[in-house]
Amino acid sequence: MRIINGPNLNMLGVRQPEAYGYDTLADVETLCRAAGQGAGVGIDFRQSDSESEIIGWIQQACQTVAGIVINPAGFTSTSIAILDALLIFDGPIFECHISPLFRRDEFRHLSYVSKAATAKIEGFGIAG
Ligand code: DHK
Repeated sequence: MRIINGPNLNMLGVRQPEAYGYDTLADVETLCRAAGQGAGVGIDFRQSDSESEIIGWIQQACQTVAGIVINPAGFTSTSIAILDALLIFDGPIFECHISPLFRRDEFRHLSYVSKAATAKIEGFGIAG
């Protein structure tokens, strides 16, 4: 399973704790690895602030991984290019957001990624 974290998620723990909590990206990785181990699924955990790098990771996933978990973060509402890359991938795609976007700013409500997602979870903090 390739787990892709988008821009600014490396700043979890210090970044707007009222929205994202005090846990760090390392804590998220620990949870993902434990869940993967429990399910017998290999975990490939990544973060990037670069749209281009994220697109490359999605394209590469087409030949190499069974599924993608993605928190597109700030690219959620802007990146048709990430959506297009996800549309190439034919395995399951899980869109995740730490915060409940539906309760936040109007501009966060639109998700291009949702058009390619198999399932979506938001608002459960890093447990999601
Ligand atoms: C993370 C971000 O960085 C924001 O740009 C999104 C998302 C919300 C989250 O809740 O994980 O709007």
